[in-house]
Amino acid sequence: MIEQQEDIKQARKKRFKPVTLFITAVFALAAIAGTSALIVGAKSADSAAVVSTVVNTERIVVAIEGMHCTGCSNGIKAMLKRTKGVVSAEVSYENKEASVEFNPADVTRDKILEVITNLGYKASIKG
Ligand SMILES: [Cu+2]
Repeated sequence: MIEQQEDIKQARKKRFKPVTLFITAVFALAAIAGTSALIVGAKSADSAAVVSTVVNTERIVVAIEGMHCTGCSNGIKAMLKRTKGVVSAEVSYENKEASVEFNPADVTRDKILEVITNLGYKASIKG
């Protein structure tokens, strides 16, 4: 009788062992998945930081000679805005200058001056 009960216990232990292994495996996988989710999360945070660095822009003020009316300043403004790397441009006929915000990764100060001189004006960096 006692021996039989021992046998049943043994049998139960054997039967439950694979289940225990299975549960352990599931927990292990969940732990790995959790870790990868953390890694992926950290990676996206890193790329977000990279993106914000890349978008860092510079601003220059360009002195322009040769504008005769607001049509001139509007034309320069339109051409600057069409230039790759220029984020924003304001051109003042009254102040004889342009304020240009640009992404230095895509356009240089010299290129910005060139865009203005190609339209027939004299351009130089004021600040
Ligand atoms: Cu004009």
